[in-house]
Amino acid sequence: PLEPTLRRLSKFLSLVLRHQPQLIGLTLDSAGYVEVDRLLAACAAHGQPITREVLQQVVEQNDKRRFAFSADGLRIRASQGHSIAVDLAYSPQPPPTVLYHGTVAAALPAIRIEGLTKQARHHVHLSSSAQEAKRVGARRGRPVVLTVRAEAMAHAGFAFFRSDNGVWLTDHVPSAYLIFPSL
Ligand code: HQG
Repeated sequence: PLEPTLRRLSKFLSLVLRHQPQLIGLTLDSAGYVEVDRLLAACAAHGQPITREVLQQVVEQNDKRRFAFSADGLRIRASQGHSIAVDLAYSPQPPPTVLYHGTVAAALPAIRIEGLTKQARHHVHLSSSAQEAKRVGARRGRPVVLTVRAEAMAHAGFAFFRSDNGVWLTDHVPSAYLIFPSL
């Protein structure tokens, strides 16, 4: 299939595997996985037929590698970004010296006071490059990139996790660990 089709399927799978599996009658296991067979059957039953080959393509060619199969290939899950309760079971990892977070100016007053909070998701999402953070912020308007003093946070006892697709996750970034650009 062409790129726009894969993109549309990726968005549909994000909705089902991160936020609303019940939309097509599915439940995820505690680690966020669903059996591939059940996913394909549920998609077909809800007017969104996907072949196994196309699913494989969505997983492999996705720009952010948002989805991953289990080691045995029988199950699939989203690698990050959930709003429903799942335990992705990533182990804590020492972060690089700095990480980045892309946001917009409208969020800055609140962020200056309470730091970065997870909003509707499970974690605060951080990027390893300023360029990637800029893309994340740009989804909402003119992007503002904040620098996170991640290594200092880790030294202070904050845990960092890295998802299978390279997104850094943490619970909360207090304002003291943020470097704001001079606007
Ligand atoms: C902001 C996409 C007010 C935060 C991306 C952001 C990412 C605050 C928004 C992933 C705040 C939350 C996550 C505070 C943070 N007060 N606003 N205290 N703290 N915010 O979408 O990081 O395409 O939940 O700056 O690429 O934008 O879905 O998080 O603007 O990796 O795979 O509240 O989602 O990946 O928005 O994006 P989000 P995010 P996917």
